[in-house]
Amino acid sequence: MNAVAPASRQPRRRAFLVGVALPGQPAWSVEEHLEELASLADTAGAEVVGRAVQARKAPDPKLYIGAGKVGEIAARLAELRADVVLFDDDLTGSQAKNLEEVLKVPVVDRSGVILEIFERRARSREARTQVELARLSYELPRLTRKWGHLSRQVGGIGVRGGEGETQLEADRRVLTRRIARLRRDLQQIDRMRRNQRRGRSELPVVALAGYTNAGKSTLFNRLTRDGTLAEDRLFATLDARLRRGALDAERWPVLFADTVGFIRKLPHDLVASFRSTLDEVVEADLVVHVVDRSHPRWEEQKRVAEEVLASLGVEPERVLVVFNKVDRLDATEAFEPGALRISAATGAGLDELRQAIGGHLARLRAAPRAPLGPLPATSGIA
Ligand SMILES: Nc1nc2c(ncn2[C@@H]2O[C@H](COP(=O)(O)OP(=O)(O)OP(=O)(O)O)[C@@H](O)[C@H]2O)c(=O)[nH]1
Ligand SMILES: [Mg+2]
Repeated sequence: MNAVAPASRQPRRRAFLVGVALPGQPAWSVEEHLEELASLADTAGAEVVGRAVQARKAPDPKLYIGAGKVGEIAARLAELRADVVLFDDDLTGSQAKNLEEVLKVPVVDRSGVILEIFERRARSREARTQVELARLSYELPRLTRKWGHLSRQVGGIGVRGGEGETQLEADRRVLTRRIARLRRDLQQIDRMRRNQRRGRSELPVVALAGYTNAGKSTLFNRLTRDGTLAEDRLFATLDARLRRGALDAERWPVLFADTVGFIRKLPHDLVASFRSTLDEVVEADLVVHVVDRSHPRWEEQKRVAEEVLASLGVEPERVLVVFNKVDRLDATEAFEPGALRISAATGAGLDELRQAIGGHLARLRAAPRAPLGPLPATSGIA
Protein backbone atom coordinates (compact mmCIF):
# COMPACT_ATOMS: atom_id res chain seq x y z
CA MET A 1 0.00 0.00 0.00
CA ASN A 2 2.84 2.39 0.78
CA ALA A 3 4.46 2.89 -2.58
CA VAL A 4 6.43 5.95 -1.58
CA ALA A 5 7.29 5.16 1.99
CA PRO A 6 9.19 1.91 2.25
CA ALA A 7 9.50 -0.22 5.33
CA SER A 8 12.15 1.45 7.41
CA ARG A 9 15.08 -0.84 6.65
CA GLN A 10 14.84 -0.52 2.89
CA PRO A 11 16.74 2.27 1.13
CA ARG A 12 14.81 5.43 0.27
CA ARG A 13 12.64 5.08 -2.80
CA ARG A 14 13.85 7.02 -5.83
CA ALA A 15 10.99 9.15 -7.08
CA PHE A 16 10.41 10.72 -10.47
CA LEU A 17 7.92 13.63 -10.53
CA VAL A 18 5.49 14.45 -13.31
CA GLY A 19 3.49 17.66 -13.70
CA VAL A 20 1.09 18.82 -16.39
CA ALA A 21 0.60 22.42 -17.52
CA LEU A 22 -2.98 22.90 -18.61
CA PRO A 23 -4.09 25.96 -20.58
CA GLY A 24 -3.97 29.12 -18.49
CA GLN A 25 -1.47 27.67 -16.06
CA PRO A 26 1.85 29.49 -16.21
CA ALA A 27 5.05 27.46 -16.27
CA TRP A 28 6.30 28.88 -12.97
CA SER A 29 3.15 27.73 -11.25
CA VAL A 30 3.65 24.16 -12.45
CA GLU A 31 7.27 24.30 -11.33
CA GLU A 32 6.20 25.62 -7.96
CA HIS A 33 3.63 22.86 -7.53
CA LEU A 34 6.27 20.29 -8.46
CA GLU A 35 8.59 21.84 -5.91
CA GLU A 36 5.91 21.29 -3.30
CA LEU A 37 5.36 17.74 -4.52
CA ALA A 38 9.11 17.25 -4.07
CA SER A 39 8.93 18.30 -0.44
CA LEU A 40 5.90 16.07 0.05
CA ALA A 41 7.89 13.18 -1.45
CA ASP A 42 10.77 13.97 0.86
CA THR A 43 8.44 14.05 3.85
CA ALA A 44 7.05 10.69 2.73
CA GLY A 45 10.58 9.30 2.73
CA ALA A 46 11.46 9.31 -0.98
CA GLU A 47 14.38 10.89 -2.78
CA VAL A 48 13.54 12.92 -5.89
CA VAL A 49 15.78 11.91 -8.78
CA GLY A 50 14.10 13.60 -11.74
CA ARG A 51 11.08 15.44 -13.02
CA ALA A 52 9.16 16.11 -16.21
CA VAL A 53 6.47 18.60 -17.20
CA GLN A 54 4.17 18.37 -20.18
CA ALA A 55 1.96 21.13 -21.56
CA ARG A 56 -1.41 19.80 -22.67
CA LYS A 57 -4.82 21.12 -23.67
CA ALA A 58 -6.45 18.50 -21.49
CA PRO A 59 -5.40 15.38 -19.61
CA ASP A 60 -5.28 12.24 -21.71
CA PRO A 61 -8.14 9.99 -20.58
CA LYS A 62 -6.01 6.84 -20.71
CA LEU A 63 -2.58 7.98 -19.53
CA TYR A 64 -3.11 11.53 -18.26
CA ILE A 65 -0.08 12.57 -20.33
CA GLY A 66 0.73 11.73 -23.95
CA ALA A 67 1.87 8.25 -24.92
CA GLY A 68 5.10 9.68 -26.35
CA LYS A 69 5.89 11.40 -23.09
CA VAL A 70 5.24 8.20 -21.17
CA GLY A 71 7.79 6.46 -23.40
CA GLU A 72 10.34 9.20 -22.74
CA ILE A 73 9.77 8.94 -19.02
CA ALA A 74 10.12 5.17 -19.13
CA ALA A 75 13.58 5.60 -20.64
CA ARG A 76 14.60 8.17 -18.05
CA LEU A 77 13.38 5.97 -15.20
CA ALA A 78 15.79 3.27 -16.22
CA GLU A 79 18.62 5.76 -16.53
CA LEU A 80 17.90 7.30 -13.13
CA ARG A 81 17.07 4.00 -11.46
CA ALA A 82 13.81 5.57 -10.28
CA ASP A 83 11.43 3.15 -8.64
CA VAL A 84 8.29 5.20 -8.16
CA VAL A 85 6.57 7.88 -10.27
CA LEU A 86 4.63 10.66 -8.58
CA PHE A 87 2.00 12.69 -10.43
CA ASP A 88 1.14 16.13 -9.19
CA ASP A 89 -2.50 15.72 -10.15
CA ASP A 90 -5.06 13.13 -9.26
CA LEU A 91 -5.21 10.12 -11.53
CA THR A 92 -8.12 7.79 -12.05
CA GLY A 93 -7.61 4.17 -11.14
CA SER A 94 -7.34 3.13 -14.76
CA GLN A 95 -4.89 5.91 -15.64
CA ALA A 96 -2.62 4.82 -12.82
CA LYS A 97 -2.94 1.19 -13.89
CA ASN A 98 -2.22 1.97 -17.55
CA LEU A 99 0.78 4.06 -16.57
CA GLU A 100 2.10 1.34 -14.32
CA GLU A 101 1.84 -1.17 -17.14
CA VAL A 102 4.12 0.93 -19.33
CA LEU A 103 6.42 2.35 -16.68
CA LYS A 104 6.79 -0.90 -14.70
CA VAL A 105 6.98 0.95 -11.38
CA PRO A 106 4.26 2.08 -8.95
CA VAL A 107 2.54 5.32 -9.93
CA VAL A 108 1.17 7.46 -7.12
CA ASP A 109 -0.70 10.74 -7.40
CA ARG A 110 -0.46 13.76 -5.10
CA SER A 111 -3.38 12.65 -2.95
CA GLY A 112 -1.72 9.27 -2.56
CA VAL A 113 1.51 10.88 -1.37
CA ILE A 114 -0.31 13.08 1.13
CA LEU A 115 -2.18 10.04 2.37
CA GLU A 116 1.09 8.20 2.95
CA ILE A 117 2.41 11.10 5.00
CA PHE A 118 -0.76 11.17 7.04
CA GLU A 119 -0.53 7.42 7.54
CA ARG A 120 2.99 7.77 8.89
CA ARG A 121 2.04 10.61 11.18
CA ALA A 122 -1.28 9.55 12.62
CA ARG A 123 -0.87 8.67 16.28
CA SER A 124 -4.11 9.06 18.17
CA ARG A 125 -6.98 6.68 17.64
CA GLU A 126 -8.98 9.47 16.07
CA ALA A 127 -6.25 10.46 13.61
CA ARG A 128 -5.67 6.82 12.67
CA THR A 129 -9.36 6.22 12.09
CA GLN A 130 -9.61 9.38 10.01
CA VAL A 131 -6.60 8.47 7.90
CA GLU A 132 -7.80 4.93 7.31
CA LEU A 133 -11.18 6.23 6.25
CA ALA A 134 -9.51 8.67 3.88
CA ARG A 135 -7.32 5.89 2.47
CA LEU A 136 -10.21 3.53 1.82
CA SER A 137 -12.38 6.28 0.34
CA TYR A 138 -9.44 7.05 -1.94
CA GLU A 139 -8.99 3.43 -2.97
CA LEU A 140 -12.63 2.57 -3.51
CA PRO A 141 -13.13 4.38 -6.84
CA ARG A 142 -9.65 3.24 -7.94
CA LEU A 143 -10.36 -0.43 -7.43
CA THR A 144 -9.68 -1.35 -11.05
CA ARG A 145 -6.15 -1.87 -9.85
CA LYS A 146 -4.68 -5.12 -8.70
CA TRP A 147 -6.09 -5.15 -5.24
CA GLY A 148 -6.33 -8.89 -4.84
CA HIS A 149 -4.57 -8.60 -1.52
CA LEU A 150 -6.83 -5.96 -0.14
CA SER A 151 -9.61 -8.05 1.30
CA ARG A 152 -6.99 -10.02 3.15
CA GLN A 153 -5.46 -6.82 4.45
CA VAL A 154 -8.59 -5.45 5.98
CA GLY A 155 -9.23 -8.75 7.62
CA GLY A 156 -11.79 -9.95 5.18
CA ILE A 157 -12.91 -12.88 3.17
CA GLY A 158 -11.08 -12.48 -0.11
CA VAL A 159 -8.73 -15.02 -1.59
CA ARG A 160 -5.30 -13.99 -2.58
CA GLY A 161 -4.16 -13.37 -6.12
CA GLY A 162 -7.36 -13.31 -8.09
CA GLU A 163 -7.84 -10.28 -10.27
CA GLY A 164 -11.09 -11.23 -11.89
CA GLU A 165 -14.44 -9.58 -11.67
CA THR A 166 -15.38 -11.56 -8.59
CA GLN A 167 -12.29 -10.54 -6.71
CA LEU A 168 -12.93 -6.91 -7.56
CA GLU A 169 -16.46 -7.15 -6.31
CA ALA A 170 -15.35 -8.88 -3.16
CA ASP A 171 -12.79 -6.17 -2.53
CA ARG A 172 -15.36 -3.51 -3.12
CA ARG A 173 -17.73 -5.12 -0.67
CA VAL A 174 -15.06 -5.46 2.00
CA LEU A 175 -14.02 -1.85 1.53
CA THR A 176 -17.52 -0.51 1.64
CA ARG A 177 -18.25 -2.40 4.81
CA ARG A 178 -15.04 -1.24 6.47
CA ILE A 179 -15.74 2.37 5.44
CA ALA A 180 -19.17 2.19 7.05
CA ARG A 181 -17.59 0.83 10.20
CA LEU A 182 -14.97 3.59 10.34
CA ARG A 183 -17.65 6.24 9.79
CA ARG A 184 -19.56 4.86 12.77
CA ASP A 185 -16.40 4.85 14.90
CA LEU A 186 -15.70 8.45 13.96
CA GLN A 187 -19.24 9.50 14.76
CA GLN A 188 -18.76 8.03 18.18
CA ILE A 189 -15.43 9.78 18.69
CA ASP A 190 -17.08 12.93 17.44
CA ARG A 191 -19.88 12.66 20.00
CA MET A 192 -17.29 12.20 22.72
CA ARG A 193 -15.43 15.27 21.56
CA ARG A 194 -18.62 17.30 21.51
CA ASN A 195 -19.40 16.28 25.03
CA GLN A 196 -15.91 17.15 26.13
CA ARG A 197 -16.25 20.50 24.42
CA ARG A 198 -19.52 21.16 26.14
CA GLY A 199 -18.10 20.07 29.44
CA ARG A 200 -15.01 22.15 29.23
CA SER A 201 -14.70 25.64 30.59
CA GLU A 202 -16.37 28.69 29.21
CA LEU A 203 -13.05 29.95 27.95
CA PRO A 204 -12.99 31.37 24.45
CA VAL A 205 -11.20 29.20 21.93
CA VAL A 206 -8.64 30.65 19.56
CA ALA A 207 -7.67 28.21 16.81
CA LEU A 208 -4.41 28.53 14.90
CA ALA A 209 -4.91 27.52 11.30
CA GLY A 210 -3.01 27.89 8.06
CA TYR A 211 -0.88 26.31 5.40
CA THR A 212 1.32 23.42 6.42
CA ASN A 213 4.70 24.50 7.83
CA ALA A 214 3.49 28.09 8.38
CA GLY A 215 4.58 28.00 12.02
CA LYS A 216 1.31 27.21 13.79
CA SER A 217 2.81 24.81 16.31
CA THR A 218 5.73 27.13 17.03
CA LEU A 219 3.30 29.95 17.70
CA PHE A 220 1.08 27.65 19.74
CA ASN A 221 4.04 26.72 21.90
CA ARG A 222 4.93 30.36 22.38
CA LEU A 223 1.42 31.37 23.29
CA THR A 224 0.97 28.49 25.68
CA ARG A 225 4.56 28.21 26.86
CA ASP A 226 4.67 24.57 26.04
CA GLY A 227 8.04 23.00 25.40
CA THR A 228 7.02 20.81 22.45
CA LEU A 229 9.38 21.33 19.56
CA ALA A 230 8.21 22.33 16.13
CA GLU A 231 9.37 20.25 13.21
CA ASP A 232 10.39 21.52 9.85
CA ARG A 233 8.24 18.97 8.13
CA LEU A 234 4.96 19.05 6.33
CA PHE A 235 1.99 17.93 8.36
CA ALA A 236 3.89 17.62 11.61
CA THR A 237 0.60 18.14 13.45
CA LEU A 238 -2.29 15.83 12.73
CA ASP A 239 -4.39 16.13 15.84
CA ALA A 240 -5.90 19.31 17.05
CA ARG A 241 -4.34 20.17 20.36
CA LEU A 242 -5.80 22.48 22.96
CA ARG A 243 -3.92 24.31 25.66
CA ARG A 244 -4.53 27.22 27.90
CA GLY A 245 -2.79 30.53 27.41
CA ALA A 246 -3.22 34.11 28.57
CA LEU A 247 -3.66 37.23 26.52
CA ASP A 248 -2.11 39.90 28.67
CA ALA A 249 -0.72 40.85 32.02
CA GLU A 250 -4.20 40.64 33.47
CA ARG A 251 -4.10 37.11 32.24
CA TRP A 252 -7.27 36.91 30.24
CA PRO A 253 -7.32 33.15 29.83
CA VAL A 254 -8.17 31.56 26.52
CA LEU A 255 -7.79 28.13 25.02
CA PHE A 256 -5.50 27.92 22.02
CA ALA A 257 -5.98 25.13 19.51
CA ASP A 258 -3.19 23.92 17.23
CA THR A 259 -4.50 22.20 14.09
CA VAL A 260 -3.56 20.17 11.04
CA GLY A 261 -2.05 22.24 8.23
CA PHE A 262 -3.70 22.90 4.87
CA ILE A 263 -2.17 22.32 1.48
CA ARG A 264 -3.22 22.96 -2.08
CA LYS A 265 -4.99 20.10 -3.80
CA LEU A 266 -5.72 18.62 -0.41
CA PRO A 267 -7.58 15.41 -1.17
CA HIS A 268 -11.23 16.02 -0.67
CA ASP A 269 -11.75 12.81 1.28
CA LEU A 270 -8.96 13.76 3.57
CA VAL A 271 -10.60 17.06 4.43
CA ALA A 272 -13.85 15.25 5.03
CA SER A 273 -12.23 12.68 7.30
CA PHE A 274 -10.45 15.32 9.32
CA ARG A 275 -13.68 17.19 9.70
CA SER A 276 -13.97 16.45 13.38
CA THR A 277 -10.40 17.57 14.04
CA LEU A 278 -11.13 20.68 12.05
CA ASP A 279 -14.25 21.23 14.11
CA GLU A 280 -11.89 22.89 16.52
CA VAL A 281 -11.40 25.51 13.80
CA VAL A 282 -15.05 25.59 12.80
CA GLU A 283 -16.25 26.11 16.35
CA ALA A 284 -13.47 28.40 17.52
CA ASP A 285 -14.42 31.88 18.61
CA LEU A 286 -11.54 33.24 16.63
CA VAL A 287 -9.29 31.72 13.98
CA VAL A 288 -5.75 33.03 13.75
CA HIS A 289 -4.67 32.41 10.18
CA VAL A 290 -0.90 31.95 10.26
CA VAL A 291 0.89 32.81 7.00
CA ASP A 292 4.56 32.03 6.37
CA ARG A 293 5.40 35.47 4.98
CA SER A 294 8.92 34.35 4.09
CA HIS A 295 7.69 31.68 1.67
CA PRO A 296 8.13 32.67 -1.99
CA ARG A 297 4.53 31.68 -2.68
CA TRP A 298 2.96 32.97 0.51
CA GLU A 299 0.17 34.68 -1.36
CA GLU A 300 -0.98 31.48 -2.98
CA GLN A 301 -0.68 29.59 0.30
CA LYS A 302 -2.74 32.28 1.98
CA ARG A 303 -5.40 32.00 -0.69
CA VAL A 304 -5.52 28.20 -0.40
CA ALA A 305 -5.93 28.44 3.36
CA GLU A 306 -8.66 31.05 2.94
CA GLU A 307 -10.48 28.73 0.58
CA VAL A 308 -10.30 25.85 3.03
CA LEU A 309 -11.52 28.08 5.85
CA ALA A 310 -14.39 29.30 3.70
CA SER A 311 -15.29 25.73 2.77
CA LEU A 312 -15.39 24.88 6.47
CA GLY A 313 -17.89 27.69 6.93
CA VAL A 314 -15.59 30.03 8.85
CA GLU A 315 -16.75 33.61 8.28
CA PRO A 316 -14.00 36.12 7.39
CA GLU A 317 -14.99 38.24 10.42
CA ARG A 318 -13.79 35.45 12.65
CA VAL A 319 -10.37 35.30 11.04
CA LEU A 320 -7.30 37.24 12.09
CA VAL A 321 -4.44 37.02 9.60
CA VAL A 322 -0.91 37.10 10.97
CA PHE A 323 2.29 37.17 8.97
CA ASN A 324 4.86 34.89 10.54
CA LYS A 325 8.60 34.31 10.05
CA VAL A 326 9.27 38.01 9.48
CA ASP A 327 12.70 37.43 10.99
CA ARG A 328 13.61 35.86 7.67
CA LEU A 329 12.57 38.91 5.70
CA ASP A 330 14.72 41.71 4.46
CA ALA A 331 14.06 44.77 6.63
CA THR A 332 13.45 46.79 3.47
CA GLU A 333 10.78 44.45 2.19
CA ALA A 334 7.47 46.19 1.65
CA PHE A 335 4.47 44.83 3.45
CA GLU A 336 0.80 45.37 3.91
CA PRO A 337 0.05 48.37 6.14
CA GLY A 338 -1.61 47.48 9.41
CA ALA A 339 -0.72 43.80 9.03
CA LEU A 340 0.25 41.84 12.09
CA ARG A 341 3.85 40.78 11.65
CA ILE A 342 5.35 38.30 14.02
CA SER A 343 8.14 35.85 14.45
CA ALA A 344 7.04 32.83 16.39
CA ALA A 345 10.70 31.83 16.44
CA THR A 346 12.08 34.99 18.07
CA GLY A 347 8.91 36.12 19.84
CA ALA A 348 8.79 39.44 18.00
CA GLY A 349 5.34 40.95 17.66
CA LEU A 350 3.66 38.52 20.03
CA ASP A 351 2.45 41.20 22.44
CA GLU A 352 0.74 42.99 19.59
CA LEU A 353 -0.75 39.69 18.49
CA ARG A 354 -2.12 38.98 21.95
CA GLN A 355 -3.63 42.46 22.04
CA ALA A 356 -5.19 42.03 18.64
CA ILE A 357 -6.66 38.67 19.66
CA GLY A 358 -8.09 40.27 22.79
CA GLY A 359 -9.57 43.11 20.76
CA HIS A 360 -11.15 40.73 18.30
CA LEU A 361 -12.60 38.52 20.99
CA ALA A 362 -14.08 41.52 22.75
CA ARG A 363 -15.59 42.74 19.49
CA LEU A 364 -16.93 39.31 18.55
CA ARG A 365 -18.33 38.95 22.01
CA ALA A 366 -20.52 41.95 21.37
CA ALA A 367 -21.77 40.31 18.17
CA PRO A 368 -24.59 37.76 18.46
CA ARG A 369 -22.77 34.65 17.23
CA ALA A 370 -20.10 34.11 19.77
CA PRO A 371 -21.13 32.99 23.21
CA LEU A 372 -17.81 33.95 24.72
CA GLY A 373 -16.53 33.45 28.15
CA PRO A 374 -15.58 36.01 30.76
CA LEU A 375 -14.01 39.28 29.73
CA PRO A 376 -10.46 40.06 30.83
CA ALA A 377 -10.78 38.77 34.31
CA THR A 378 -8.24 39.07 37.05
CA SER A 379 -9.48 35.70 38.05
CA GLY A 380 -6.02 34.31 38.37
CA ILE A 381 -6.67 31.33 36.17
CA ALA A 382 -4.00 30.29 33.67
N1 LIG B 1 12.68 31.60 10.86
C1 LIG B 1 11.54 31.24 11.41
N2 LIG B 1 11.16 29.95 11.40
C2 LIG B 1 9.99 29.63 11.97
C3 LIG B 1 9.13 30.59 12.55
N3 LIG B 1 8.02 29.97 13.00
C4 LIG B 1 8.18 28.66 12.71
N4 LIG B 1 9.36 28.44 12.10
C5 LIG B 1 9.91 27.16 11.62
O1 LIG B 1 9.08 26.68 10.60
C6 LIG B 1 8.99 25.25 10.65
C7 LIG B 1 7.56 24.80 10.76
O2 LIG B 1 7.03 25.21 11.99
P1 LIG B 1 5.78 24.50 12.67
O3 LIG B 1 5.44 25.32 13.85
O4 LIG B 1 6.00 23.05 12.84
O5 LIG B 1 4.71 24.71 11.51
P2 LIG B 1 3.19 24.16 11.46
O6 LIG B 1 2.41 25.24 10.79
O7 LIG B 1 2.75 23.73 12.80
O8 LIG B 1 3.37 22.93 10.47
P3 LIG B 1 2.39 21.61 10.29
O9 LIG B 1 1.95 21.13 11.63
O10 LIG B 1 3.33 20.69 9.59
O11 LIG B 1 1.27 22.06 9.42
C8 LIG B 1 9.85 24.84 11.86
O12 LIG B 1 11.13 24.53 11.39
C9 LIG B 1 9.88 26.10 12.69
O13 LIG B 1 11.03 26.17 13.50
C10 LIG B 1 9.55 31.97 12.53
O14 LIG B 1 8.91 32.89 13.02
N5 LIG B 1 10.75 32.21 11.95
MG1 LIG C 1 2.07 21.91 13.44
